[in-house]
Parts: sequence; structure tokens; C-alpha cells
Amino acid sequence: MSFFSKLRDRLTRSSSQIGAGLDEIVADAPPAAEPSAPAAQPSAPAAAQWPAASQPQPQPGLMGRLFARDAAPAEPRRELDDAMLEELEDMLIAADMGTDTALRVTANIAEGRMGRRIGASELKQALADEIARIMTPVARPLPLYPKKPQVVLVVGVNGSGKTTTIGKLASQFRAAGKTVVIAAGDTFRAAAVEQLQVWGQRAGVPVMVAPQGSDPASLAYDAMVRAEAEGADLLMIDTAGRLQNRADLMEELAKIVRVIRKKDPSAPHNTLLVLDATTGQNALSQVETFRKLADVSGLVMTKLDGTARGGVLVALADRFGLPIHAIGVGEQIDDLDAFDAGEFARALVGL
Ligand SMILES: Nc1nc2c(ncn2[C@@H]2O[C@H](COP(=O)(O)OP(=O)(O)OP(=O)(O)O)[C@@H](O)[C@H]2O)c(=O)[nH]1
Ligand SMILES: [Mg+2]
Repeated sequence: MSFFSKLRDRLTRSSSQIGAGLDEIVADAPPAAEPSAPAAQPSAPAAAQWPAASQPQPQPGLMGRLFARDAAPAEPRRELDDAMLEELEDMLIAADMGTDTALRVTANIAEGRMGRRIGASELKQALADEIARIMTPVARPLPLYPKKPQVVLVVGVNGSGKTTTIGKLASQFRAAGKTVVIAAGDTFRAAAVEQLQVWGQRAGVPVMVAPQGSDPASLAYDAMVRAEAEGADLLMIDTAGRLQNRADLMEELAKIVRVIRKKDPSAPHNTLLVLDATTGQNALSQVETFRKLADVSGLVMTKLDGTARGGVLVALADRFGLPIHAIGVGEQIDDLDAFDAGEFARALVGL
């Protein structure tokens, strides 16, 4: 199955929330003003009514005309007014797109469409276009440099998917002919080392480990020495998950970076922040915190399968503009792929 089909299948909770939300908003049109209708209409604000009364025949949009040719039943339409925009905004905020982004996206959709009767397909397409426009500049695969070893430091809060992402990336780089070394920088949990060793075996990549409780910074340094000696293309350093509010753990991360730089002042060449899509808006504060400590160069968003909070990726792109290198849609080795803005936008709105 192609990654896009998988994305479309697995993004269902986000896309059904947004897609169904758009259908509902259009279906939720205030009752058309009839000459005999009573003056008081509790559900429709006054502003929503004025054009309805003078509206001539509904103008089908391009999509409407295309579908009409197939003699499909006419798609429900609703006149785009302030009330409808407000519903759209609320729906996008509920889908974790963030208030600022939702406002801007809604304003752009309104442009040139106010007062027109539009159907859900036009609305979905317009939303997908807006999302793709925000996401296209950040859709950039992990850059590869001629520098050997290229040091990739992977950071993030507990359970965000760091270790899994390293396993998936290592296996993909290996398949692309790169030599990779992994450093198991999570020296707190024995299980973490075992987990990485399993991924290493699957990917056919050596995993450097250190005794439990030892200093992860010194393991990182040793791993750099080894990767250099072996002429490896990439060194991926896993780190222990850390809560944003644990100053000691955050300081430890800063130390890893300092020690790596003693060996190579230009390292780490990439600092990947792994974010769990199911955390929704909290991902935004994670980016802020980790950026202060480590020079975060790009993001990986995991667990887009089975969450209705996929909209957070749009908020992240809009707010920080950090490259999104890859997205994860499952636990298997091939459930991670480069981020494609257009595919993501279409999948997210349920097109
Ligand atoms: N459904 C789904 N699960 C994922 C994805 N990525 C990771 N996981 C799962 O999330 C859980 C945590 O992943 P890990 O890779 O161990 O996370 P971590 O950031 O290394 O965790 P700590 O080392 O404890 O901080 C595991 O059960 C993974 O299988 C994904 O894209 N989709
Ligand atoms: Mg881990």
C-alpha cells in the first residue's frame, strides 16, 4: 500500500472530524427566507439573512457544475456569511488547528466567496488549498550533508516516538545505501536499550549502548568516535524522553550537545524534535521549550493514525515554520514517510 493510501486510511479520525464538520456546516444553512416566514428567526443572526432574501437563483460553482453533469443529486449549498465563517473557525479550532491559524485560514477562504452559495466539496477543496499553502514551505525531507558522520540528535518528551522514529529512519537510510550507527542515549531505562537493539536488528544497523545509569553525553561522544572511525554516513543519537518542566533532564540534553560539539563543532547537524500528534495543542509548547535548549532543526510528527488532532500540524507549520521531515502513521518500520503537503492537506480534509 502506498504511503498516501495509508495516510488517507489512517488519518480517518482527523479527516472525518474536519470532513464531516464541513458537511455539517453546509447542511446547517439557516432556513431560506420565505415571504410568509415569521420575522423572528431565533437561530439565524440578522447579518446572515440580508442577502438570502434578495438572492436570485443559486449559482453553482465549478464543482457543482461538474457533478451536475453526472446528474448526481444537487449538492447542498449554503451562502457564505459571517455565521458560517464563525462555524468554520470553531470547527478548525476544535480540530486543533489553533486559533490564529484557524482565523487566517477562514479569512482566506472567505476572500472572493462572501455571499456566494457554496457546497461542501468547494469548501473542502478551498480548505485543502489553504492548508497546502501553509504546509508546502515546511515539507522538507531530512537534509543529507556530505559531512561524515552526519550527527542526528533526536529529542522529545516521553513516549513521543523517538526510538521508533530512529528505527524507521535508520532502516530507510540503510535501504538507501547509507551506513548508519545508532547510539542508545537513553541510559535510564534498560528496556529502552533493548527496544533500540530490536530496531537495530530489523534495520541491520549497529546500536551502541552504555551501562544503565551512565552519562548519556559520554556515550554520545564515544559513538561519535566510533562512527568517525568506521566512516559511517549517519550517527543517530536517541535520547531519554524528558518532561519539559524537568530542569535537570533538560540540562542533561544541553550537556549532550556541548559534549558532541567538542568532537565536531558543527554537530549535531540535525536536531529532530519528535512530537506525538495525539497531544494536540501541547505540541506547540513542546516546540517552544525544546527550541530554547537545543537548536531544533526539524520536526517529526508521529501517531497521526488514530487521532482527531491532526490539525495541530497545520498550527505548527503556521507558527514556527520549522521543516517537517517526516510523519508517522503506525508502529511498523514502513509507517514513516517524508511529509507531503498536498497529500496531507487532502487527507486531512477528507478529499
Ligand atoms: N500508532 C502509532 N504508534 C506509534 C507511532 N510512533 C511510535 N508509536 C508508538 O508509541 C510508543 C512510544 O514510542 P517510542 O518510540 O518508544 O517513544 P519514545 O519517544 O522513544 O519514548 P521514551 O523513550 O519513553 O521517551 C510505542 O508503543 C510506539 O510503537 C506512530 O506513528 N503511530
Ligand atoms: Mg525511547
